Amino acid sequence: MTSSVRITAFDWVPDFARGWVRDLRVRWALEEAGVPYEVRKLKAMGERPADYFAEQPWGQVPSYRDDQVQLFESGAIVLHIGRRFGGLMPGDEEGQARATAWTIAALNSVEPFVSQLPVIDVFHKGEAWTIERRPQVVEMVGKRLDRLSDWLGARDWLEGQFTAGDLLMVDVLRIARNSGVLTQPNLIAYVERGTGRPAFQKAHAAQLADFEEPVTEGVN
Ligand SMILES: N[C@@H](CCC(=O)N[C@@H](CS)C(=O)NCC(=O)O)C(=O)O
Repeated sequence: MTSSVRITAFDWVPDFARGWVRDLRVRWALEEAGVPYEVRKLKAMGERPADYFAEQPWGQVPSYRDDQVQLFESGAIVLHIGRRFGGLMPGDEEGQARATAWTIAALNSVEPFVSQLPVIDVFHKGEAWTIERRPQVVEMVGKRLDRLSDWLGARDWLEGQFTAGDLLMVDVLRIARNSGVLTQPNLIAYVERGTGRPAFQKAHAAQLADFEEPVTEGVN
C-alpha cells in the first residue's frame, strides 16, 4: 500500500521535553501499523512558516498528511491511522466505537488533569502558588486514576486488545508516572506493557534521533 505519509515535528526542544513531544503518538501509531513516514521539521524557536497555519491552526506539532487527508490533533491522527492502516482498531463497528471512546477519554477526561503537573513542576517550579495548588491537582488526578485502575482490573488493555485508546491512555499515563503520581500497581504495569511494545520503542528512539540531526535546508 502506498501512503506518502508525512508528519511534522520540532527541530529542537529542551532536554526535559525530548521523548514527550506529541508527534511521538503519531510515530507510535505509524509503527504499530507498519507504515513508513517522513518528517517535516519546524524550527521550534522561530516563527512558523505562514503556510503551516493551514495545516495546524495553532502552529503546533504534530500535523499529518497522507495521499488522502490532511489532519491535525494527535488523537484524530491516531484514529485515522488505525482506521486506514490497521493495527490499532478492532474489526467490528462496536469495537471501533469503544476504541474511539477511550481515545477521547484519555485526551478529555485524564490528560487535562494530569497535564497540570508538568505545568506546576517544570514551567512554574518554585512559584508560591504551586504549593497550594499541587495537592489539589494530585487529589483530582488520583480520583481519575483510581477509577481507571478499577476499570482495567487484571486486563492487559482497556478493551481486551490493544487499540488507539490504549496508545493515547498509556502516553497520558507516562506523564503521571513521570510526575510521581502513578501509584496504582495495575496502571504502572499497563504503562510498562505499552511502552515495552516494539512500536513504542522505535517511535521514541526516532523522536530522540531526530533532535540530533540538523534541519535540512528548504524543508522547514
Ligand atoms: N491537542 C494537540 C496539542 C499539540 C501540542 O500541544 N503540541 C505542542 C508540542 S507537544 C506544541 O506544538 N507546542 C508549541 C506551541 O504550542 O506553540 C494535539 O494533541 O495534537
